[in-house]
Amino acid sequence: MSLKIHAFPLSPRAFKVLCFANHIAVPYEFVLVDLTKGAQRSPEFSRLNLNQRMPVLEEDGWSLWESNAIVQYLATRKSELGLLPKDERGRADVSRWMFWESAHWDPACAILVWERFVKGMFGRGEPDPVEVEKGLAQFHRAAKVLDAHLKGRKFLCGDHLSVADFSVAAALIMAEKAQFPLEEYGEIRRWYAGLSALPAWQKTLADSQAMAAAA
Ligand SMILES: N[C@@H](CCC(=O)N[C@@H](CS)C(=O)NCC(=O)O)C(=O)O
Repeated sequence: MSLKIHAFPLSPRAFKVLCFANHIAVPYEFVLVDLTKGAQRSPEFSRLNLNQRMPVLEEDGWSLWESNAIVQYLATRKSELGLLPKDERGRADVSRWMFWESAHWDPACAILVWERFVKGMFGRGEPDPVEVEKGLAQFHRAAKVLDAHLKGRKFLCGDHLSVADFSVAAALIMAEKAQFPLEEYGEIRRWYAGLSALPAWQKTLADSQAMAAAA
């Protein structure tokens, strides 16, 4: 079985998938989707994902998009690692946080990433103060929930690392570049410090930075 991950390395959504694949040590081929050159709109890529967005997993003529669906699928390939609980409530808890990530956390972080980092990288002008305010309000609303939930828990879903931790923490690779206001969220910083110390986290970050520098 051959597995390909189509991604643009600087994106947190791509990082989520690449880091998780590295963590579980599933072999894959990396295929660059160069967003700076509009590669996501090519006919070949559009056949894999009509949304024209990366990341996409491709396996033997089948493609899967949406980063959370991809990491959940990857987790089933190494079920012995226990990163996707088998019991119904445990699995529902993981899903809950991954839906929360898609609905609330990722969109809030994405506004700040776009305004404070990506716009500059793509020559799309200065941050729009109205959008930044909107992003900050959404960020604080979600971060308060995350921080309070993490109190007394080692990981998002209790004492064990799960795929939900990778899903939610991935956005934080942009914390410095997008100036996420994390000062008042000590639990998030404590939890993220643990995740970012994982060898797969370090390796994926280093690889992504090297690829971006070479592009
Ligand atoms: N919810 C999707 C979001 C994917 C997404 O928005 N990817 C962006 C980059 S981070 C993209 O490929 N954008 C290309 C475009 O909009 O043209 C996921 O988590 O996979």
